[in-house]
Amino acid sequence: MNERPAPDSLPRDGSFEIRDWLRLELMPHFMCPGCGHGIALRALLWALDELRVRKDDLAVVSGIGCSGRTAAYIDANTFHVTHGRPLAFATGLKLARPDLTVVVISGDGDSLAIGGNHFLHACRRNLDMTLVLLNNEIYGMTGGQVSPTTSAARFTTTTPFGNNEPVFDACEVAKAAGATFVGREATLQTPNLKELLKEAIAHHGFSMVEVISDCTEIYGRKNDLGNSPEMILNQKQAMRPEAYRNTVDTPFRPNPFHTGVLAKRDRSEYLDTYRARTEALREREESK
Ligand SMILES: Cc1ncc(C[n+]2csc(CCOP(=O)(O)OP(=O)(O)O)c2C)c(N)n1
Ligand code: SF4
Ligand SMILES: [Mg+2]
Repeated sequence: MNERPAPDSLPRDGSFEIRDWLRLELMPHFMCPGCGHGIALRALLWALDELRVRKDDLAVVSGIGCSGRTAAYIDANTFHVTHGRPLAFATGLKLARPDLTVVVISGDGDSLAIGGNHFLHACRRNLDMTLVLLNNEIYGMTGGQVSPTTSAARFTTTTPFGNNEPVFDACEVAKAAGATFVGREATLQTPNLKELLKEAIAHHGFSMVEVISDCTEIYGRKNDLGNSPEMILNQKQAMRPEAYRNTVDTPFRPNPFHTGVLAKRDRSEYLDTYRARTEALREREESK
């Protein structure tokens, strides 16, 4: 851990100093200039800082990808695990150490393609942890292959004539699979993203926040989306204030999305149910 004082011991003057949360010895970081994942990382650390989570009580698990790599810079307990498996790893970790705040950072390829099965069951299981899903619509790290969230007609290295597949809506899938907290925010609205992440982390149960991020270097270039500020401003065009349904894919337009808390449900958390069941069984045994 870096030499700076732990955030929970700092005087609270309303300011957030990101350096308190970073492994400065690993700088410079690997991210391309303007990569949305860096903005998302800042929002997450800001949220943890405001929630006054102690570094020793925090475990951040990530998969493989530019998204997953961001976790390495967090000055806390971090685990960079196999591609597609951070939710499975985090599940074991949380069962063994329920006292920890467990946050998973994962990409659209990591959690929705190779890790899709773990994603469904984490939503269904409702173990108390938070998934921060960095959706940049592409496999950034491996050179720009199509992902389940690539917008219609977009160019990637594996869709040289434009993507033919419909988009996988992570929030709708999470809701259908039973996640008890589902939200979405764009990096354009960093303070809103921070607030949403705070609410998700404080939620008792499985929470998922989809972050609309940007791969400026590969996706942006391949699709002529302009420079990084232009890409971020483009997020605005796609934001919908109201819930959307049955939207028609329009070639060369970003996929529309709406933001904020999309689902919040009251359902027994996995470990609470487990404890109640084992306690009831113990009492039954003792009364025999
Ligand atoms: C088992 C396995 N399969 C494939 C890979 C190669 N691989 C590494 S990252 C990645 C995709 C990353 O995409 P995403 O999760 O969207 O993250 P991003 O880089 O876009 O943030 C792939 C296919 C791997 N490391 N391990
Ligand atoms: S390749 Fe894309 S996702 Fe990866 S760091 Fe660069 S801009 Fe970000
Ligand atoms: Mg991606």
